[in-house]
Amino acid sequence: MTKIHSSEITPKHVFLNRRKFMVGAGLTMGAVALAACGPGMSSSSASGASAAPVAVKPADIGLETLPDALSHDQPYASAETDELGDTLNSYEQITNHNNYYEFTTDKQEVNPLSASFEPYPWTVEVGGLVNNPKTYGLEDLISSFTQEERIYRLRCVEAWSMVIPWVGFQLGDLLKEVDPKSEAKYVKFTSVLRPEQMPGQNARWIDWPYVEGLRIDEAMNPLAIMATGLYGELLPNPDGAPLRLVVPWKYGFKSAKAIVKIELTDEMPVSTWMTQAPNEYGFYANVNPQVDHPRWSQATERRIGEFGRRDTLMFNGYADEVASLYDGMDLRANY
Ligand SMILES: Nc1nc2c(c(=O)[nH]1)N[C@H]1C(S)=C(S)[C@@H](COP(=O)(O)O)O[C@H]1N2
Ligand SMILES: [Mo]
Repeated sequence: MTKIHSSEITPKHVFLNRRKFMVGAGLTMGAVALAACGPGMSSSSASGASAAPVAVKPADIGLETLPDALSHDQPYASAETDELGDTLNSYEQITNHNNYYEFTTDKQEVNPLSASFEPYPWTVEVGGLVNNPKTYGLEDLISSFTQEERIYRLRCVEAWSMVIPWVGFQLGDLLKEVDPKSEAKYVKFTSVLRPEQMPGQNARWIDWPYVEGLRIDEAMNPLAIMATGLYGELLPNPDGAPLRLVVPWKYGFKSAKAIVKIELTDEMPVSTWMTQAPNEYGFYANVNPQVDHPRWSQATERRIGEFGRRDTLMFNGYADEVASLYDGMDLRANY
């Protein structure tokens, strides 16, 4: 018997109404918490209330239970630091300092502007040069592939960084299942186009939807994941709910949010930022302290929450895992 997927059978308005109800409930609680913050209470607790995660029940995404890695109802991480001893950024920092131009270019405004975005139900079309093209519901991806925590540094090309406890699955596991044809050399990722829910998409200075790409061997590297959550919960809207790419050795813009399509191709995809500023952003975009951006140095970075700057690490500190992907390549020419 074939399994029926909730993303196929649940009428959209049911999901939307349920979600609206939850968002409404969340807002009320937030308002109560804020009202309780009289004079003398710290502003950080007030803004913490606005960052409170919206509790999503497994049923809302069509599952009876969520895998352990995603089932926490309070922000949860298995460690306080990454493997280098760097402290994790807080849930509040990670969800209130965002680049997500579909909403706005103002990092602090992504959170409020994305609050009414509807990430469920969600499907991703995986096709192109593959033997088994398939459209996956989010619930398929969460239940079929191993969901695990990955604590990664995220280094934005703008020279700020964070340490984020993602939850997700290996992109390579998904690619193996669709079975790329031998001609497939690249993977193209397309983010959602939904101007009615994403006010920044009404500004036409970017040719929406957002597009990114990887070489197939980069996509198969075990560090490359599709994130479905962070801090032990389903992915919050400002970070690209319900599904985003995370490629920790590359500048943050490669890690495209709200992915709806993954295509295997024989030609190098032209990414949004390659079109937007070809002399500034190349296809590879590997974190490299020796190759400056035309308008600023990439030698150092500011960790969100820290004063002063710290040195930027080659491949963002993941050289042991990924440097061999680029053996013999001129990383200055292939920026
Ligand atoms: N679709 C989409 N994906 C995107 C972006 C975007 O504007 N749209 N911004 C990128 C940039 S520049 C960075 S630094 C990271 C930021 O991820 P975060 O907000 O979860 O920290 O998302 C990347 N993915
Ligand atoms: Mo970025």
